[in-house]
Amino acid sequence: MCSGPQAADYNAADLPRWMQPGTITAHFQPIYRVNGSVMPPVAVESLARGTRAGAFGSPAVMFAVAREKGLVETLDCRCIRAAFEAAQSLSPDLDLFLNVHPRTLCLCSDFPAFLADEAARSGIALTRITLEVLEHARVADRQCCQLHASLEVLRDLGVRVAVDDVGAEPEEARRLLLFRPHYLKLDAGLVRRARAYTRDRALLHAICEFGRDMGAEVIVEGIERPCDLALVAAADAAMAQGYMLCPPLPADELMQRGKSITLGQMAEA
Ligand SMILES: [Ca+2]
Repeated sequence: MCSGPQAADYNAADLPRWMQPGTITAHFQPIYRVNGSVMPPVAVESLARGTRAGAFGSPAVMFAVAREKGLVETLDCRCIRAAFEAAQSLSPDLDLFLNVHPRTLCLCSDFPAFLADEAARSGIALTRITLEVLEHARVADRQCCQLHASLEVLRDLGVRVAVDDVGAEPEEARRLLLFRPHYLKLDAGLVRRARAYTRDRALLHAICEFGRDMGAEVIVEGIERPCDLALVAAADAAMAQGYMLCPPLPADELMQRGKSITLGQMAEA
């Protein structure tokens, strides 16, 4: 996981300082549709990054601290606001995937209104938005009603839902059905394991088939080697994302290089 400073190294009193305006920005990593030999970028995932001016450190650590201090929903909303600000220079052809912790959907009944306001302020249509929700993050059963009610409101507004890190805890796959997702985003560890192990390749294929049966497109994360694309093609997954295809970049840099990728370029990589 994270090899840098751990959550315990940070003082909770500093957390509001990390979340001041101007301390968080967003980079964007493209998601490519697997479409024969040409892979056009169809969306970007927003990933929180600290600015030089701010004290926001490693996103993994910041979220760990926020989870520990019960401030995940505040941090989520700050990151989403930063993503909308940074996304204004993205091509309008690209959909925008935003990460949101299930707790935020459980605890903030006004989250749909917040998202709609932020999107309107940035001039980004809600139909371009997909929320990536962690399936395996624990939420109390009594809070699930609010989570699913919020998702229902968001779906009615045209927002799509992706379940994130699918395959990290395969025994919980049945619960995926509750999200009625448009997308399943596979945990990056699954494609790494599938390089070496037949049983993980079988799991990759099974999840892709499960996705097709439930009407959700599968996005394979963690593409780091050319052989990973062969796994994606063999499993007939719809989309792919990973450092080999393109790392997370600021919006303006991404727009300079965010073109389609061809499999020829991959062979040279
Ligand atoms: Ca994600």
